[in-house]
Formats: sequence, structure tokens, C-alpha cells
Amino acid sequence: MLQEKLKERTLPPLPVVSSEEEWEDVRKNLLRQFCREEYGLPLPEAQSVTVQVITEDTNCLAGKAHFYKLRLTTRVQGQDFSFPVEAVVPYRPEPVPAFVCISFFEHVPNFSLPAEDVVDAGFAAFSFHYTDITTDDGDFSTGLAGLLGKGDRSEEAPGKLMMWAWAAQRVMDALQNFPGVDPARVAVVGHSRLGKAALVAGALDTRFTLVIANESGCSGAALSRGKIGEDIRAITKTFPFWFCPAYGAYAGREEELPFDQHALLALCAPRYAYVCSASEDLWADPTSEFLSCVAASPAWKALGKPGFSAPDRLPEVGDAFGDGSIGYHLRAGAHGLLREDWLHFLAFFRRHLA
Ligand code: GTR
Repeated sequence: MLQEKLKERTLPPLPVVSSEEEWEDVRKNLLRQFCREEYGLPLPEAQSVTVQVITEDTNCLAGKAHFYKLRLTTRVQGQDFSFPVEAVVPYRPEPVPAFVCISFFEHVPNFSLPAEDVVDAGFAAFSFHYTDITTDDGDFSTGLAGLLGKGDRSEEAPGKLMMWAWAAQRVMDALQNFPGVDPARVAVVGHSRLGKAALVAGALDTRFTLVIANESGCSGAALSRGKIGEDIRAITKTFPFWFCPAYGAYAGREEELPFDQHALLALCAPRYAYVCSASEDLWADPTSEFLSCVAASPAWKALGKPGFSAPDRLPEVGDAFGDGSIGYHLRAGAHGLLREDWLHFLAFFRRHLA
């Protein structure tokens, strides 16, 4: 039944590969296409990242965790760019897995980060506030955009999603050597526009072992072809600055895209990906998010991984599919990142990577 539904979407097929080496080449080409047509060219990596502890509390959550208020200073193209990060790291005998949260909030915990649940499950969380990187508007003259982009809005110039993704990668740089954290088990997570940014970060940087896109919708995890709610015309009209200018050419012309968003998910293979939808979030379109997981699955299967494991039907509210390499759940309610979503991420992360 799901294959029939997918046929209606007339997706460009994923390239077929038979080995991880072959996949690496194919992956790079696919990533290049996404950059050129949708998100813009990647920013230069940092030459160095230094971590300064601004304040810390060794008795966080009544003694369960170490809280940090950090400042990360990145050296990039001979210039410094710095931003704040807040973190909780549970006290455990062994290094713990961690989340990098691209966040709408400045502090930890916050309305979208149930830090105590995360800590109790044995995970650390590092969170940065997205507008500390670059403003969420068409201003490309300040913050990271001003520093690295110099106001460039040529066709393939990076949009804001690419810049938030870059910052998540810099947090990942810092985690390569952070007390109590295992850099081999780090997830990147974001909600909505920041779920799109998390997918970009996960596509660019294979050090993220799990990529979580919460209700990322249009130009995130959801298929563009046949999507209801927000489409490329709507998103590039209201938020042209999230993307490279070239993406605007696909407004109302989804069929002409050389890829669809399932291929962005596939760029996580053979690592793990997690997609979630909320039943009332029709603007994001849960069905198109779910079908994207189905369509991405062959990328994992080709590499001998389980892919997406779900029954051959559309999801019902309350369903959670966590057996495969791609996890998915559909919760009741409206657009938002809730504790309920986090409990699913924690269960998936523990099941596959703890
Ligand atoms: C909406 C936008 C979506 C989604 C959301 C959000 O206005 O249309 O693509 O990203 O914002 O980030 O909350």
C-alpha cells in the first residue's frame, strides 16, 4: 500500500549503490546538489574551536549533573566568531552520549528541553540559541552571515539554515574533547525550521550518529512532491533567507527538483535518523514526513542496514516505529517540541546507541 502511495509522488529514485565506498561518492554528489539548489554552499570549517567556561554548577538537578554556561570561540578564515552554549552533563562513570540542540531558547532547561529526563536517561545536552548565530531574517550583514557571507546573496550563497547547521558542527567540534562526553555518540536535534537545520547539519557532518528532525515539514523531512500545507512557493516567499536564492526557482515547480527531501534523510545513511510529526500539524504535513522515511529506507538497505521498519499502512496517532535505522512517531496535537517527543528520542537513542 505504501509503495502505491509513493508511486503517486513520482520521486526521483535514490541512486543504487552496493558498498559503503560507493555510497560515500554518491552521498557527496547528492549533498552537493542539495547545497547548490536548496540550502546554499557550506561555510568554511573552523580552524579551531576554544571552549571557555563562563559559569558552572556542580550540583545541577539536585546533584545529578554538571551545568555549564560556555562560550565557544571559533577561528574561521582568520577571524573569530563566538557564541554561548549551555549544557547539562550527568555524572556517570563512563562518558555519556549527548544531544546538540539547535534551539529557540537561550537557556537549559527550557520549554522544549526536559533536561531532567535527558539526564536521568544518561544523556548530556548542549544547546545554543539560533539567533546568537545569525538573525532569523533577511539581514546578511551581521553575525555569522556578515562575517563569512559578507552579504552575499548570489544564487548558491548559503541561507540561514546552513548557518545554524554550521554552528551545530562547531559544538560537535567542541565535543571531540569535552569532559564526560562520548563524541562517537552525538545526536543533532531541532524543531521545525531548526529541524530543517538539524537535517542539514547531519547531512554535512557524519560525526553526528543520529539526526532528529521534529516536525521539520516543508524543505525539511517532508516530501515536496504532493505535499499539502506549506510548499516551496509559500516557504520561499515568507522565508527566502533560509535558503540559497536558487531555491526560489522551484516555487510551484516541485516536479523539476533533481531530488526530493527523502534524499536529504538518506544522506544520514548508514547512521540513524529520526522524524516526528504531530497530528494537527498539517502545515508540515505528517503524511509527507512519514512517506519520506519510507522512500529513504532503500539507502540503508543497500548498505545492509535495516532501513525504516513500519507496517504497510499510514501511521495512526500514537504510533512509534523505532526498530529500524530511521525512527518515526506521530503524536496527537499541534506543532511543538514536547516532553513526549523527547521520551521517544531517548528511547530510540538508548535502544540503538547506548
Ligand atoms: C513556519 C514555517 C515552517 C516551520 C515553522 C517553524 O512558519 O512555515 O516551515 O519551519 O515556521 O519554524 O516554527
